[in-house]
Amino acid sequence: MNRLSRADMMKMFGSRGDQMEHNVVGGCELQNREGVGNGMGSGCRGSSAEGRGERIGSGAPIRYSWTREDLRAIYDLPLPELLFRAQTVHRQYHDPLKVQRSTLLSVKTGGCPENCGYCPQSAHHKTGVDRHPVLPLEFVLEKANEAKEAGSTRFCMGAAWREVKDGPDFDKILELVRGVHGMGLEVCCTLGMLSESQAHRLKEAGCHAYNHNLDTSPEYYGEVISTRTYDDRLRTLQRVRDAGITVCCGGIVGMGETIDDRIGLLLELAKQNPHPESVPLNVLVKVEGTPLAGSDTVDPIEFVRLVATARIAMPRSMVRLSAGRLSMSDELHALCFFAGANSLFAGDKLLTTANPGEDHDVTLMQRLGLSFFEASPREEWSMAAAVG
Ligand code: SAM
Ligand code: DTB
Ligand code: SF4
Repeated sequence: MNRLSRADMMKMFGSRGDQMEHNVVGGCELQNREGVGNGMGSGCRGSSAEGRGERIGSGAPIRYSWTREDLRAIYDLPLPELLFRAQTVHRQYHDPLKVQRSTLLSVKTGGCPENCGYCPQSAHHKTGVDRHPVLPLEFVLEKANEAKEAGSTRFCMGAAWREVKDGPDFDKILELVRGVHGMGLEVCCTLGMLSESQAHRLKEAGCHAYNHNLDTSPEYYGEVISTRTYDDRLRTLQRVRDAGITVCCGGIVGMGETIDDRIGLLLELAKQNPHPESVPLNVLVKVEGTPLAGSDTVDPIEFVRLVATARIAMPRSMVRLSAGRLSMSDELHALCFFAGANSLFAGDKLLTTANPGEDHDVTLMQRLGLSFFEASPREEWSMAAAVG
């Protein structure tokens, strides 16, 4: 791989090698000029005494004009340089010692008419996933309560639909959203394509976030799914945004795509204004019976590079370690957190596949000296702002 040398970087980003055109990775400098930081990127609210009470959220300006070349140059930096820059940006916008947890529940499973090559729930693939219709309210509320008790601040309900259809099923979903919202959890839904009015009705019911992934680059998309287009995805994302629901949008690696496709995905995300509030990064869970089950395994270092590049390109977003954590070592998790990941899916199940589970994650946090958010990050920030 043709990585840039430090000399190349200095040519591209300026003589000090740490100032890009839009000062995206020159945060320490900016903090010093503003008299906030100490030159070590500590303008965040960490757990140290001097860190406590400082405001998170000031730092390098947010940029939407990224080019493929910019992102590739960042991605290809020598790893220590890339990690340093990602951590610097991370500290300007987030508490580097805290990780947010979301819990997933598949509220309608299997039999999906879409042919997504990775998905165990597609009716086009024979995977042995047990199908069920929309789950009853009491059951979902019980699961949401368990998730809350276990420390999750967000509850994400997924349905194996191509699109939402108005009628009894959507009415049931609205009831679920109202119920979970009423429990004080942030509600996220992922239900497939939405119309404008459905997005508004979800918002009214208390839906805080909508997950709708672009999955990969526009160029590679057709290799993975042929029953819908990239533009279909973008249209739903716009409707979500217009309805005032926050956007959770990311993708999957390990589907046979090139590094340039991964950069292409990040570019599509980072061009959005505003950036998606959450960026889930999934490593393909290879499910027997899906067309992509035989894909090559992702190089862990390449995954760390992706996380770091996402952090630098979208400084404010929550970058979420999503599917595929069972195949990641603790050391890889640690590197991902250092690279700017600050959220994960908790519990022993994703939608239909397995996940590391609470005990593992709690032990991991202890070993790394990290802790979980107890309220949603947005609530903790506003509490800190009120105190500070
Ligand atoms: N049907 C809705 C949709 O496609 O938006 C919601 C559910 S769908 C399962 C949510 C996301 O899960 C997909 O967009 C995809 O990124 C991710 N996903 C599904 N199967 C996966 C797998 N085997 N490995 C990794 N991610 C997967
Ligand atoms: C996302 O990006 N990943 C989550 C969530 N959003 C909905 C789903 C992962 C699903 C993995 C396969 C499964 O468990 O069915
Ligand atoms: Fe259906 Fe979503 Fe799975 Fe695609 S990813 S097959 S749309 S459930």
